[in-house]
Amino acid sequence: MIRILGRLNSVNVQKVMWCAAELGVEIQQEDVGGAFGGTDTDDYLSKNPNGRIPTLEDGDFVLWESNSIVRYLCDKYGKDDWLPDTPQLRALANQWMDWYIAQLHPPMTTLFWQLIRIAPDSRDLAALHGSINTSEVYWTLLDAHLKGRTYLLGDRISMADIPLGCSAYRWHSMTFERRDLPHLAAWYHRLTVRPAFRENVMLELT
Ligand SMILES: N[C@@H](CCC(=O)N[C@@H](CS)C(=O)NCC(=O)O)C(=O)O
Repeated sequence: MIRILGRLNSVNVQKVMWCAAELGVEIQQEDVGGAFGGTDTDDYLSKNPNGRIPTLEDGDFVLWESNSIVRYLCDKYGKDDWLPDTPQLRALANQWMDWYIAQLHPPMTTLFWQLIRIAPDSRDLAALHGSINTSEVYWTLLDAHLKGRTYLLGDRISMADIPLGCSAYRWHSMTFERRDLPHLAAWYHRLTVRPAFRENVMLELT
């Protein structure tokens, strides 16, 4: 049995849940973190010393860092092209996954907190507008990459689409003025027709 420890409104947990659903891997999910607490216990910290979510348990094997968990699931349980089968395509998938974590995730986290988690009268407008502008620079870069492509790596969906797909749901679902990015929107809409994406990512933003 595979267990995933982490609350479902976390974008990092959603990556893992969506990935597992696409691969047909049965997961036992437990609410940990945020209002549920449980990340500061000795038991939890012995599995994940960061005290963050998600944490995966596959039998005796324990793993943290959501992108690493996605790579592990695709490697162990993936079929088709979820884990691309050439070194070059695998490297490109890793490139987009790392780029998301390093470049896009920080401003998207600020944007999400400012619009969803912080009460309107306590918002930091400079941080809010800065995070929109920075995020938009990166979404524009991705829009250019997606021109003429169905998915991040070409015709077939892969693990590269998972972290960015989860973040794209937030980008398109929050209410603010954003530039029209047609290739990004077309890719995002292709994801929204996937049952596994709808069930695990397209959740109420809280
Ligand atoms: N780089 C880590 C980040 C983990 C992380 O910061 N998770 C957040 C939720 S998205 C968290 O643990 N927040 C504290 C909590 O939920 O208690 C990953 O991708 O797994």
